[in-house]
Amino acid sequence: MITVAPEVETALAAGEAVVALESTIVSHGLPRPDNIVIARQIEQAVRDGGAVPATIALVDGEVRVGLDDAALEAIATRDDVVKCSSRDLPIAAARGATGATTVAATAHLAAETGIGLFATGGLGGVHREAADTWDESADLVGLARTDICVVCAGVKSILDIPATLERLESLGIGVAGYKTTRFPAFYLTESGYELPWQLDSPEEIAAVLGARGELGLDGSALVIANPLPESEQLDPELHERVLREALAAAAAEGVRGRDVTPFLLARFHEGTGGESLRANVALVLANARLAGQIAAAQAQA
Ligand code: PSU
Ligand code: MN
Repeated sequence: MITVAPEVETALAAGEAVVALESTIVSHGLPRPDNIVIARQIEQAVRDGGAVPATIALVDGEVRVGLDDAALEAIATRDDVVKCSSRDLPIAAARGATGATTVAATAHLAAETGIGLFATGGLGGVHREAADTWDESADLVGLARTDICVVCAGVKSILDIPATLERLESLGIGVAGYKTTRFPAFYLTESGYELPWQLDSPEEIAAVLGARGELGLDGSALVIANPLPESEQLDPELHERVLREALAAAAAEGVRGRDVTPFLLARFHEGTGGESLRANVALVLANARLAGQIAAAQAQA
């Protein structure tokens, strides 16, 4: 049921570097018409890092690992693209739907295909007010049972970051900062929370991935948190103001379930005059490049 693109299949068979990319960020996380341009830039950033990109999505009922340009454009522009977490995939596939895969769904399909690296923007996690709403992203439990290394800029800053860090710990998901011990906050360079580990090079991360296998601890994910440089982050005051407005709007409009995250991200893109989009693009491209470098280091090890 999974169709792997020829370039991706050839690279995997030869033991060469491949990096998986998610598609929900393209369909639901980034505004049109920039999203298709950015999707292509993300793939190029993986190549610049030294690996083959494999964007994952469901196209007319077919799970595809590695998209050609027509498929990438379909995900970016069609109005019938469903946001698919793992639980949605079999239903959407059997019904012949077109769907974008979240972090949880993308990680699962990547691991099924034999891809060990995955780059995204920010992970899903525990939402603010989760104590009342029980809204915790399926990304967390998904990553707890998937052998994958995810490079991201931490978790989205719309979330309850300390609660998410606690859940990552409980679920046995490894977390290390790239060249830092400060946990990043997506649009912001840092969240104010410390990480137990810092890793400083693609080679060092590749060695950790090797050790996971040797120790039989590769049943869950390793998260590499790669912060935006301070010069590229969203202005923290602007961030705070727009976040407060966006959370209030979501509550007032009764936004629920899988619509919460796209709603909040869209409010950011509208409310910051393009600043959050700029930061979002910068961090995703940096993550894609680093993931490419890690995959390349692993292929050479
Ligand atoms: N990171 C981004 N933009 C996004 C997302 C992450 O920079 O759009 C998406 C991912 O697909 C992630 C999803 O898995 O948001 C989380 O949604 P939820 O909170 O509903 O689980
Ligand atoms: Mn949710």
